[in-house]
Amino acid sequence: MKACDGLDGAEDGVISNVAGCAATFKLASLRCAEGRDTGDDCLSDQQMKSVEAIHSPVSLGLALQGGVSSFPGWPILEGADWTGLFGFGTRPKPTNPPEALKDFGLAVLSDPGVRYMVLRDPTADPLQFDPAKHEARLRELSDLIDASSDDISAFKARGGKLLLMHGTVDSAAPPQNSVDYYVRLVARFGQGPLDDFVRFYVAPGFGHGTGQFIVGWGALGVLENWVERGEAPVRRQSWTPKMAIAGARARSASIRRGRAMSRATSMTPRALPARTREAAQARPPPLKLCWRNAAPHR
Ligand SMILES: [Ca+2]
Repeated sequence: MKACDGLDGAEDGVISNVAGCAATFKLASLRCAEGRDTGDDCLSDQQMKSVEAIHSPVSLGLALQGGVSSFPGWPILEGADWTGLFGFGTRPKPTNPPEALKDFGLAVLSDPGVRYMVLRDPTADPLQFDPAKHEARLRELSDLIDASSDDISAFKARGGKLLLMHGTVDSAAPPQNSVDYYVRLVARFGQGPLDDFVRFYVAPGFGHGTGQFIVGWGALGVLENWVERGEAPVRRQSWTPKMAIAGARARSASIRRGRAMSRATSMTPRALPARTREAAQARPPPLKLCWRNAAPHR
Protein backbone atom coordinates (compact mmCIF):
# COMPACT_ATOMS: atom_id res chain seq x y z
CA MET A 1 0.00 0.00 0.00
CA LYS A 2 2.79 2.40 0.89
CA ALA A 3 4.52 1.74 -2.42
CA CYS A 4 1.46 2.03 -4.66
CA ASP A 5 -1.16 4.23 -2.99
CA GLY A 6 0.18 7.51 -4.37
CA LEU A 7 0.60 6.28 -7.95
CA ASP A 8 -2.97 7.38 -8.68
CA GLY A 9 -2.40 10.87 -7.32
CA ALA A 10 -4.14 10.45 -3.98
CA GLU A 11 -2.76 9.02 -0.75
CA ASP A 12 -6.06 7.58 0.39
CA GLY A 13 -5.53 3.92 1.11
CA VAL A 14 -6.82 2.94 -2.33
CA ILE A 15 -4.63 1.59 -5.12
CA SER A 16 -6.38 2.89 -8.22
CA ASN A 17 -3.39 2.59 -10.53
CA VAL A 18 -3.28 -1.18 -10.36
CA ALA A 19 -1.23 -1.56 -13.53
CA GLY A 20 1.30 1.01 -12.35
CA CYS A 21 1.57 -0.83 -9.06
CA ALA A 22 2.12 -4.16 -10.78
CA ALA A 23 4.80 -2.61 -12.97
CA THR A 24 6.76 -0.92 -10.20
CA PHE A 25 6.23 -2.80 -6.95
CA LYS A 26 8.53 -5.72 -6.26
CA LEU A 27 7.54 -8.22 -3.62
CA ALA A 28 11.23 -8.74 -2.92
CA SER A 29 11.30 -5.26 -1.39
CA LEU A 30 9.42 -6.73 1.59
CA ARG A 31 11.87 -9.59 2.12
CA CYS A 32 13.41 -9.98 5.56
CA ALA A 33 17.18 -10.09 5.88
CA GLU A 34 18.39 -13.44 4.58
CA GLY A 35 14.78 -14.50 4.11
CA ARG A 36 14.32 -15.29 7.79
CA ASP A 37 11.12 -14.59 9.71
CA THR A 38 12.19 -11.64 11.81
CA GLY A 39 8.83 -10.07 12.59
CA ASP A 40 5.83 -8.28 11.17
CA ASP A 41 7.75 -5.65 9.23
CA CYS A 42 8.97 -7.98 6.49
CA LEU A 43 8.31 -11.32 4.83
CA SER A 44 10.31 -14.49 5.18
CA ASP A 45 11.01 -16.55 2.09
CA GLN A 46 8.23 -18.92 3.08
CA GLN A 47 5.80 -16.05 3.53
CA MET A 48 6.80 -14.62 0.17
CA LYS A 49 6.06 -17.99 -1.44
CA SER A 50 2.62 -17.91 0.14
CA VAL A 51 1.91 -14.42 -1.19
CA GLU A 52 3.09 -15.39 -4.66
CA ALA A 53 0.95 -18.52 -4.61
CA ILE A 54 -2.14 -16.56 -3.62
CA HIS A 55 -1.46 -13.92 -6.26
CA SER A 56 -0.83 -16.37 -9.10
CA PRO A 57 -3.40 -17.96 -11.41
CA VAL A 58 -3.94 -21.70 -11.17
CA SER A 59 -4.46 -23.98 -14.14
CA LEU A 60 -7.40 -26.32 -13.59
CA GLY A 61 -6.29 -28.92 -16.09
CA LEU A 62 -9.75 -28.95 -17.64
CA ALA A 63 -12.21 -26.60 -19.34
CA LEU A 64 -15.38 -25.48 -17.59
CA GLN A 65 -18.35 -23.61 -19.00
CA GLY A 66 -17.25 -20.91 -21.42
CA GLY A 67 -13.86 -22.56 -21.85
CA VAL A 68 -12.61 -21.39 -18.46
CA SER A 69 -9.55 -23.48 -17.71
CA SER A 70 -7.81 -21.56 -14.94
CA PHE A 71 -8.55 -19.61 -11.82
CA PRO A 72 -7.09 -16.10 -11.47
CA GLY A 73 -4.84 -14.98 -8.68
CA TRP A 74 -6.24 -13.17 -5.66
CA PRO A 75 -5.71 -9.40 -5.33
CA ILE A 76 -3.41 -9.63 -2.33
CA LEU A 77 -1.00 -7.13 -3.87
CA GLU A 78 -3.76 -4.73 -4.92
CA GLY A 79 -4.66 -3.75 -1.39
CA ALA A 80 -7.06 -6.51 -0.33
CA ASP A 81 -7.40 -7.07 3.40
CA TRP A 82 -6.20 -10.56 4.27
CA THR A 83 -7.20 -10.52 7.88
CA GLY A 84 -10.49 -11.71 9.31
CA LEU A 85 -12.80 -14.19 7.63
CA PHE A 86 -10.91 -14.34 4.32
CA GLY A 87 -7.53 -14.04 5.94
CA PHE A 88 -4.63 -16.31 6.60
CA GLY A 89 -5.96 -17.69 9.85
CA THR A 90 -4.01 -18.14 13.06
CA ARG A 91 -2.29 -21.48 12.58
CA PRO A 92 0.04 -22.82 9.91
CA LYS A 93 -1.84 -26.04 9.16
CA PRO A 94 -5.64 -26.22 8.84
CA THR A 95 -7.67 -29.04 10.27
CA ASN A 96 -9.98 -31.22 8.19
CA PRO A 97 -12.50 -29.70 7.97
CA PRO A 98 -10.99 -26.23 8.37
CA GLU A 99 -12.32 -23.75 10.91
CA ALA A 100 -13.33 -20.18 10.13
CA LEU A 101 -10.86 -17.55 11.36
CA LYS A 102 -8.39 -20.13 12.64
CA ASP A 103 -7.62 -21.46 9.16
CA PHE A 104 -7.05 -19.91 5.78
CA GLY A 105 -10.33 -18.24 4.97
CA LEU A 106 -10.53 -19.29 1.36
CA ALA A 107 -10.14 -22.92 2.36
CA VAL A 108 -13.08 -22.53 4.68
CA LEU A 109 -15.04 -20.94 1.87
CA SER A 110 -14.24 -23.56 -0.74
CA ASP A 111 -14.11 -26.64 1.46
CA PRO A 112 -17.87 -27.37 1.53
CA GLY A 113 -18.15 -26.99 -2.25
CA VAL A 114 -15.40 -29.49 -2.91
CA ARG A 115 -16.39 -31.84 -0.11
CA TYR A 116 -20.14 -31.98 -0.65
CA MET A 117 -20.77 -30.83 -4.21
CA VAL A 118 -17.85 -32.23 -6.16
CA LEU A 119 -16.65 -35.21 -4.16
CA ARG A 120 -19.94 -35.84 -2.33
CA ASP A 121 -17.95 -37.38 0.49
CA PRO A 122 -18.15 -35.78 3.97
CA THR A 123 -14.92 -37.53 4.97
CA ALA A 124 -12.89 -36.28 1.98
CA ASP A 125 -9.84 -34.06 2.38
CA PRO A 126 -10.33 -31.11 -0.01
CA LEU A 127 -6.70 -30.04 0.50
CA GLN A 128 -5.76 -33.07 -1.58
CA PHE A 129 -8.29 -32.20 -4.28
CA ASP A 130 -7.10 -32.43 -7.87
CA PRO A 131 -9.63 -30.84 -10.26
CA ALA A 132 -8.31 -32.73 -13.28
CA LYS A 133 -9.34 -36.03 -11.69
CA HIS A 134 -12.97 -34.93 -11.42
CA GLU A 135 -13.52 -33.33 -14.78
CA ALA A 136 -16.93 -34.84 -15.55
CA ARG A 137 -18.45 -33.81 -12.22
CA LEU A 138 -16.90 -30.34 -12.38
CA ARG A 139 -18.22 -29.77 -15.87
CA GLU A 140 -21.65 -30.94 -14.76
CA LEU A 141 -21.61 -28.51 -11.83
CA SER A 142 -20.22 -25.73 -13.99
CA ASP A 143 -23.14 -26.03 -16.38
CA LEU A 144 -25.54 -25.96 -13.44
CA ILE A 145 -24.01 -23.10 -11.48
CA ASP A 146 -21.63 -20.97 -13.50
CA ALA A 147 -22.49 -17.92 -15.56
CA SER A 148 -19.27 -17.89 -17.52
CA SER A 149 -20.43 -18.54 -21.07
CA ASP A 150 -19.74 -15.53 -23.25
CA ASP A 151 -22.51 -16.54 -25.64
CA ILE A 152 -25.18 -14.19 -24.40
CA SER A 153 -26.61 -13.65 -27.89
CA ALA A 154 -30.11 -14.68 -26.79
CA PHE A 155 -29.96 -12.15 -23.97
CA LYS A 156 -28.89 -9.47 -26.41
CA ALA A 157 -31.57 -10.42 -28.96
CA ARG A 158 -34.19 -10.04 -26.28
CA GLY A 159 -33.08 -6.50 -25.60
CA GLY A 160 -31.17 -7.28 -22.44
CA LYS A 161 -28.73 -4.80 -20.94
CA LEU A 162 -25.99 -5.91 -18.58
CA LEU A 163 -24.03 -3.96 -15.97
CA LEU A 164 -20.97 -5.66 -14.52
CA MET A 165 -19.08 -4.30 -11.54
CA HIS A 166 -16.23 -5.71 -9.49
CA GLY A 167 -14.04 -4.29 -6.75
CA THR A 168 -10.27 -4.45 -7.12
CA VAL A 169 -9.74 -5.77 -3.59
CA ASP A 170 -12.43 -8.45 -3.56
CA SER A 171 -10.91 -11.25 -1.50
CA ALA A 172 -13.91 -13.56 -1.91
CA ALA A 173 -14.11 -13.57 -5.72
CA PRO A 174 -11.06 -12.43 -7.71
CA PRO A 175 -11.80 -9.36 -9.85
CA GLN A 176 -9.66 -10.83 -12.61
CA ASN A 177 -12.50 -13.33 -13.11
CA SER A 178 -14.78 -10.53 -14.27
CA VAL A 179 -12.01 -8.90 -16.28
CA ASP A 180 -11.37 -12.17 -18.10
CA TYR A 181 -15.06 -12.60 -18.77
CA TYR A 182 -15.38 -9.10 -20.15
CA VAL A 183 -12.38 -9.61 -22.41
CA ARG A 184 -14.08 -12.71 -23.80
CA LEU A 185 -17.29 -10.73 -24.40
CA VAL A 186 -15.30 -8.11 -26.30
CA ALA A 187 -13.69 -10.84 -28.40
CA ARG A 188 -17.07 -12.38 -29.21
CA PHE A 189 -19.16 -9.30 -29.92
CA GLY A 190 -16.63 -6.58 -30.71
CA GLN A 191 -16.22 -3.48 -28.54
CA GLY A 192 -18.75 -1.29 -30.34
CA PRO A 193 -21.63 -3.80 -30.44
CA LEU A 194 -20.84 -4.85 -26.87
CA ASP A 195 -21.07 -1.26 -25.67
CA ASP A 196 -24.68 -1.29 -26.84
CA PHE A 197 -25.70 -3.77 -24.18
CA VAL A 198 -22.87 -4.43 -21.72
CA ARG A 199 -20.94 -2.01 -19.51
CA PHE A 200 -18.23 -3.10 -17.11
CA TYR A 201 -16.88 -1.10 -14.18
CA VAL A 202 -14.11 -1.77 -11.74
CA ALA A 203 -14.18 -0.03 -8.38
CA PRO A 204 -10.75 0.46 -6.82
CA GLY A 205 -10.63 -0.11 -3.11
CA PHE A 206 -13.94 -1.96 -3.08
CA GLY A 207 -13.91 -5.48 -1.66
CA HIS A 208 -16.64 -8.04 -1.18
CA GLY A 209 -18.99 -5.49 0.33
CA THR A 210 -16.13 -4.09 2.36
CA GLY A 211 -12.99 -2.09 1.67
CA GLN A 212 -11.53 1.38 1.87
CA PHE A 213 -13.89 2.61 -0.82
CA ILE A 214 -17.33 1.09 -0.42
CA VAL A 215 -19.29 1.69 -3.57
CA GLY A 216 -22.97 2.49 -3.57
CA TRP A 217 -24.58 2.74 -6.95
CA GLY A 218 -28.09 2.90 -8.33
CA ALA A 219 -27.79 0.03 -10.78
CA LEU A 220 -31.53 -0.42 -11.19
CA GLY A 221 -32.08 3.21 -12.13
CA VAL A 222 -29.24 3.08 -14.63
CA LEU A 223 -30.70 -0.05 -16.19
CA GLU A 224 -34.18 1.45 -16.26
CA ASN A 225 -32.94 4.52 -18.08
CA TRP A 226 -30.94 2.41 -20.49
CA VAL A 227 -33.67 -0.12 -21.30
CA GLU A 228 -36.76 2.06 -21.16
CA ARG A 229 -35.44 5.45 -22.23
CA GLY A 230 -32.52 4.45 -24.39
CA GLU A 231 -30.13 6.45 -22.17
CA ALA A 232 -26.87 4.52 -22.00
CA PRO A 233 -24.79 4.90 -18.84
CA VAL A 234 -22.47 7.85 -19.25
CA ARG A 235 -20.39 10.00 -16.98
CA ARG A 236 -22.58 12.20 -14.88
CA GLN A 237 -22.26 15.78 -16.03
CA SER A 238 -23.51 16.97 -12.68
CA TRP A 239 -20.57 15.54 -10.82
CA THR A 240 -18.61 18.12 -8.95
CA PRO A 241 -14.81 18.05 -8.70
CA LYS A 242 -15.09 16.16 -5.45
CA MET A 243 -16.83 13.42 -7.33
CA ALA A 244 -14.15 13.35 -9.98
CA ILE A 245 -12.03 10.98 -8.02
CA ALA A 246 -14.95 8.63 -7.63
CA GLY A 247 -15.64 8.82 -11.32
CA ALA A 248 -12.00 8.21 -12.02
CA ARG A 249 -12.02 5.16 -9.87
CA ALA A 250 -15.23 3.91 -11.33
CA ARG A 251 -13.62 4.09 -14.72
CA SER A 252 -10.39 2.76 -13.39
CA ALA A 253 -8.98 -0.47 -14.51
CA SER A 254 -9.93 0.81 -17.88
CA ILE A 255 -8.68 -2.20 -19.69
CA ARG A 256 -7.10 -0.52 -22.62
CA ARG A 257 -6.89 -3.68 -24.63
CA GLY A 258 -10.54 -4.31 -24.12
CA ARG A 259 -11.37 -0.64 -23.57
CA ALA A 260 -13.44 -1.76 -20.67
CA MET A 261 -15.07 0.38 -18.07
CA SER A 262 -14.94 3.63 -19.93
CA ARG A 263 -18.07 5.03 -18.40
CA ALA A 264 -18.77 6.12 -14.90
CA THR A 265 -21.17 4.52 -12.51
CA SER A 266 -23.75 6.35 -10.50
CA MET A 267 -21.95 6.13 -7.23
CA THR A 268 -23.23 8.31 -4.48
CA PRO A 269 -21.15 10.89 -2.60
CA ARG A 270 -21.88 9.23 0.72
CA ALA A 271 -20.06 6.15 -0.56
CA LEU A 272 -16.85 8.11 -0.29
CA PRO A 273 -14.88 7.80 2.93
CA ALA A 274 -14.20 11.14 4.57
CA ARG A 275 -10.50 10.98 3.77
CA THR A 276 -11.29 10.25 0.14
CA ARG A 277 -13.68 13.18 -0.05
CA GLU A 278 -11.01 15.48 1.28
CA ALA A 279 -8.46 14.14 -1.14
CA ALA A 280 -10.91 14.48 -4.01
CA GLN A 281 -11.63 18.07 -3.16
CA ALA A 282 -7.95 18.79 -3.08
CA ARG A 283 -7.28 17.68 -6.64
CA PRO A 284 -8.60 15.09 -9.04
CA PRO A 285 -6.15 12.32 -9.81
CA PRO A 286 -4.69 11.70 -13.25
CA LEU A 287 -6.48 9.03 -15.19
CA LYS A 288 -3.75 6.48 -15.53
CA LEU A 289 -5.82 3.59 -14.46
CA CYS A 290 -5.84 0.13 -15.82
CA TRP A 291 -6.06 -3.41 -14.55
CA ARG A 292 -2.91 -5.37 -14.06
CA ASN A 293 -3.66 -7.95 -16.67
CA ALA A 294 -6.17 -7.47 -19.42
CA ALA A 295 -5.25 -10.80 -20.96
CA PRO A 296 -7.54 -13.64 -19.96
CA HIS A 297 -5.97 -16.39 -17.90
CA ARG A 298 -6.85 -19.22 -20.20
CA1 LIG B 1 -4.46 6.07 -3.91
